[in-house]
Amino acid sequence: MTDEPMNRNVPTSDSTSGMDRVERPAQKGNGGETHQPPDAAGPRMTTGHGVPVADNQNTLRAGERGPALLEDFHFREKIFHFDHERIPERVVHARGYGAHGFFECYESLSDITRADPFQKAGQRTPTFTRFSTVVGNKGSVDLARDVRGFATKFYTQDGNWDLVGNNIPVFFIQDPIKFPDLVHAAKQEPDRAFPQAQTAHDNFWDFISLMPESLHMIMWTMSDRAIPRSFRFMEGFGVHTFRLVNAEGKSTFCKFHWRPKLGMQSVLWDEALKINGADPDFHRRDLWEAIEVLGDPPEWELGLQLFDDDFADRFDFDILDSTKIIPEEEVPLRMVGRLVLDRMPDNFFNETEQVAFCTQNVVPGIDFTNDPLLQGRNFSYLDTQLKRLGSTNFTQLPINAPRCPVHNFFQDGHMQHRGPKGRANYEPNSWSPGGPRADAEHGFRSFAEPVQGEKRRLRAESFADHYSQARQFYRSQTAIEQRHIADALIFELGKVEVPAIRERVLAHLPSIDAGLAGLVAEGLGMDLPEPVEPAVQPVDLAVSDALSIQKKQVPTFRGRKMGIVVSDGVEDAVLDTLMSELSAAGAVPAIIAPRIGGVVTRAGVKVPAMLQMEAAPSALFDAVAVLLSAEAVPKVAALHAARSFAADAIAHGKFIGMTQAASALFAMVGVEGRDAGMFLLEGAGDVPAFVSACAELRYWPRIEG
Ligand code: HDD
Repeated sequence: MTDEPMNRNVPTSDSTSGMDRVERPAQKGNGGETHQPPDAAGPRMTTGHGVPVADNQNTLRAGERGPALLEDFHFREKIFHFDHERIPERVVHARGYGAHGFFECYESLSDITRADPFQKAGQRTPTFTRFSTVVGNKGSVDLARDVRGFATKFYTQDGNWDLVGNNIPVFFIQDPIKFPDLVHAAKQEPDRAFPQAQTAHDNFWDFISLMPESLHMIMWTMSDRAIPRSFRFMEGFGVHTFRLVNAEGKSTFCKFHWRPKLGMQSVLWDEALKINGADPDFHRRDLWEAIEVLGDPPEWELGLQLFDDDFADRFDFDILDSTKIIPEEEVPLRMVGRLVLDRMPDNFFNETEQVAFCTQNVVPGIDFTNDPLLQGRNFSYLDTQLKRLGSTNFTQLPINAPRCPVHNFFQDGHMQHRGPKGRANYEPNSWSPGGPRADAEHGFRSFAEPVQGEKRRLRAESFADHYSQARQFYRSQTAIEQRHIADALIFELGKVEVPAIRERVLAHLPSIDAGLAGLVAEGLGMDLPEPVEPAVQPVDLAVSDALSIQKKQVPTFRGRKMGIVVSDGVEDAVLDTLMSELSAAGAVPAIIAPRIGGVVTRAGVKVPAMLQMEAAPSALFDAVAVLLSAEAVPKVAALHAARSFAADAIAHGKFIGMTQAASALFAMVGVEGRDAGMFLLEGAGDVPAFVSACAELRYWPRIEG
């Protein structure tokens, strides 16, 4: 990796200068010639040891048709390197996508913490963020129903701080000793090696049915939070309670929240299923396009929930319990800065795959609490990086290396290239120079929390209420969101083969909400079993609007995508106005045509297509426009893809702009007339109202009554 960001596919000036630049002559016609594009000049190819390569297309052979020679060191080294290209994928969060950016602090928080990123208004700290799904393997689909990882590495002047969070503020388990069981249960079943990237199977629900502490998290994973529209539209959470510590050693409890500037948005389950087929890289592509193609870097604000021991003592739940939130209504968020993701990695493997997050990476001014899950994670992440990256020196890879001076007496080990210089490699020593020394003043000091107790394996009584916040979450949702939770449970449990497992899950639901239990039982066609007797009776907590996606929706179409189906004869004024209105709204058009070559407008202008009809189901877009001319309708409507496009746009509650002629296409899928989510676009003047309506994102009355 170079320090300078490189323009993709454009050689650096260095690599194209002088001796390095070679013209490749086409090889003689012996059957092994290559057809290099005319501008294929580039830097000279070498072996890993720097030896110039003369032929990269033919192995060394004895005679034209003779056997290969072992002496061909270029061939052997090339294959050897290729054979070792894979490293173990992450045991969880294997599928991910990342971007570089920066965190900008709004105001000094030096009264609360001495952590470097929070010292000065306007101060910028470089970052790298990786988003991920949890359950699926590296090659799985983006729109699995799953938790999303949201991990950010801050390259501070006092070392790296990793905030390794999720898009859900609670977790399944209270004790880290259960993590391997949770993950085993969620991933493919071991005998059959399926299902991939989904929790809709017996093992997962068997485990959950026996683990009531997971039920709050289950409400979140069955909600629309688990099928986000893209990374750009998700919240993020540090989950645990941390400590912020100021220069005087005073500690304040803190929970970290990321808030997307564009608001939250999710897809429907039916859309998720279709997107996974049509574009398994939907979330990756979205982030790539936002940064690389549109130059519209996504942003999040960092909000802190700050509280003291008094609040911790009087709060209804234990602040060390990761299965609980602190409602924003009780401790409001203080917005302290913004995260901007503005640069994609130069190389996915080097950066996104090799980035090694560790919850143990904190900097002076940030400290842990006794949350047992956090304490367990602090062991697991360091250990897993050794397994994945193969050396304790993984901190020297450019993506993991701190951007501040590093001095210590660590030495040797695989791939070391930073061992101490000189004679001193231990401490104390009497050499001069004698190497680095600890700094009691500025160095990391743990908060001096008094600790005592019996050495035992037990769960605190204060962790015992597993249902009240699950109920609070469910009751804080809109009716539509509640219906989606019920539908998700029906879908997932519908895939569970063993009736006793379904029954055991059902038996927990009345303690969350009787209505939910009834809906799920009815959807499954099962009787409600005898409810489980909770260890602690749930209480009714105040509804929290901050828990609902819909109640917090930001009314904007900015950063969203409209699929525009065009045909020959499309009206220029309508298409041009639509394009300019979308651009003014900060939204993105995708022109879809029956053939990728494009169409010719009424005025005779050739419009190239961005997508061909068959590759562009309407599930891929936030809203659609169907601008068919009367002459083109019969031909386009004959395409199955066009009819599915229309039918799904209706079924998914999309805002639809359409020509009068396009009514014939909708009529073919059983839709006569137009509801209030469908806009007639016959002239330029019809366009603005349609584009502003799209800020509502979905026309719910059509699909939810
Ligand atoms: Fe974890 C990866 C988030 C509990 C053990 N975890 C991992 C990643 C995220 C989280 C975002 C991917 C980081 C990346 O992009 O590389 N994990 C969480 C959250 C948790 C949580 C928010 C609960 C609050 N995790 C958790 C526990 C354990 C682990 C309780 C073990 C005791 N997690 C790991 C790991 C991983 C990991 C095995 C696998 C790959 C990696 O670390 O780098 O160490």
